[in-house]
Amino acid sequence: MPDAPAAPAESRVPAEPAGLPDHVDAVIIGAGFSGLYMLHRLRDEMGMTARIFEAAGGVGGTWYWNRYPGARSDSDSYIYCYSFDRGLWEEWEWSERYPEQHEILACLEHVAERFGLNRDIEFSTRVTAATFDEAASRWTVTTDTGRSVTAQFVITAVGALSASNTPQFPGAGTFGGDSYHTGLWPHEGVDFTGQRVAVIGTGASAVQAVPLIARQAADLTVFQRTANYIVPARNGPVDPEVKRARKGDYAGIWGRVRSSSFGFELYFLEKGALESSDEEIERELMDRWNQGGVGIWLGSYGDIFFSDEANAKIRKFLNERIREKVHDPQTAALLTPKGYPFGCKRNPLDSGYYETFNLPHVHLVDVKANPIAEITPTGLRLTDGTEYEFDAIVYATGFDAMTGPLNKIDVRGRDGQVLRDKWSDGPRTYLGLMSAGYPNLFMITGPQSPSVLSNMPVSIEQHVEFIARIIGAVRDRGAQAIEPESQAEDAWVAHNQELAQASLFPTADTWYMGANIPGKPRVFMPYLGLVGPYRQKCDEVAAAGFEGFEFTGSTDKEGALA
Ligand code: N01
Repeated sequence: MPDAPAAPAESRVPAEPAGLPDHVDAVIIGAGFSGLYMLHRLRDEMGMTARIFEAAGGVGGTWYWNRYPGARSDSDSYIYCYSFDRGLWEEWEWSERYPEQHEILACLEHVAERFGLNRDIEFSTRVTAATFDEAASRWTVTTDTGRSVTAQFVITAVGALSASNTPQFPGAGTFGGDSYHTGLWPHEGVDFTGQRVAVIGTGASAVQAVPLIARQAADLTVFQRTANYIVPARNGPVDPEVKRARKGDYAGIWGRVRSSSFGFELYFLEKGALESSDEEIERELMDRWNQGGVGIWLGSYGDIFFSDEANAKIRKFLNERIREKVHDPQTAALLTPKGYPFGCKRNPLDSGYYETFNLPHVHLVDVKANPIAEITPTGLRLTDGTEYEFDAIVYATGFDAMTGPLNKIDVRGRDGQVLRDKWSDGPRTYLGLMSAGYPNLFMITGPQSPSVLSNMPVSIEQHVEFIARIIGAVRDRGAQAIEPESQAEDAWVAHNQELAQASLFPTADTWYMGANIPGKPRVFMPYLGLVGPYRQKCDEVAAAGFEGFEFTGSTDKEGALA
């Protein structure tokens, strides 16, 4: 690896002109959960100059854009939030078990206000490129507004699910009605009253939106390619006693979620499904089914992720529940997932999704056997020629997940290497945090970190704090840059693949695997090593002098460049 230049970085930074700064210590891309906390950490606790570029007109990230009917988190409110400020956590009141989009957005707006973050955010400004200048050991970040800023550090806080995916159906532009994507929902809302509406897709967004759209629409047709296993949310107000007890247990709650498997207060049972009797399994699963939430998925039997025989026991239980809820046996059969294991595709939570298909004006159409052939001026046509007419089409078709938001930016590291080219066979990172050849470029909840397999705020806070620690180490050592050693990266990529291959996850066609995007490499992207052990691994890496990372441009005891 080439040495960094001799002069310390700060001596190369020209004085800032009046107005917006052109040179900062750190550029942060994105003003959602990750970007806001990163800015606070670097600016307010480390005294660095930092700037966020945000494509949206306000803070919030996911929760700025995803305003479709029913949008809320599938994590319980009391842990779907920041923990870094105890007072903030204790003061904030959530109205229900799961936080609704507008409440999460309000909370993030409050945080931005409380810490004075907005003054260092440039809104409506999309980062288009980030280019590393090896001689200066600085990044130049360019935006779609023509702004260009240099920074020693760049932190991508772009979210794992922010690059929306709208399938390129022939004729899409010809539709004469209104089209919407759940992830880009109009801020003023949409009134479907009296309309004939199509929803394409049956993932977590559709599962939340469909019951509410059905309340307004005169006629609703849901086009399903893959049925999902769906469990009840059981949303509602939280018992005031429970709330009070939680507020008094700040250290306990956050200690538990940080060391847990998935960032929830959930734990696998000691006995696996294979070692349990059918009666025991029925009792355990029914208990979690009645409690609602992700407990059947992330808090029942650990062996369901490794043994199809164990997994089949959960599938049997869930399939019975579908038949109980859905009256028409044909519709129930179509809603029953087939051909992949439970839990290996993101498990949505429902509030009346299955029951919606008992309504006479709601229809379910299988587009696996008979795919959508084209969008027409009046609706859509399936491959067998069946035509449908609609006033509105809702694309609940998800995202180019994890690598998509990063690959949309033209990131060029050492020797001008483009990150998306380096990742053409799948992401390559060390700890899901950095990629070799891209010094001082960090990813928050990037691929190959627990990220989307966890309760996101928990993983976000861990990454922000770890990145701050790494940046602190760069500064403490008088270094200019840090990047992963390529052997450490190779080992981390191999470790990720080993964990994935030992599980059932790769057997399902999912966005975890990139399977929803035509042409995307099939690689399991989130890290399966779980939240607690991952945190411990990061701590061990730090304790071992940031093992696997290389500091460059630092001075040794004699003052010579290392
Ligand atoms: O997207 P998805 P989403 N023809 O990718 C279908 C998070 N999230 O926005 O399964 C026909 O899950 C596609 O079919 P298939 C959460 O992590 C969280 O719903 O690929 N259909 C699928 O049914 C979630 O997992 C929350 O075969 C096509 C659907 O579109 C993630 O975001 C709420 C198609 C897309 O489902 C994404 O969820 C919402 C085509 N050509 C989202 N292309 C909460 O926490 C795609 N589909 C509550």
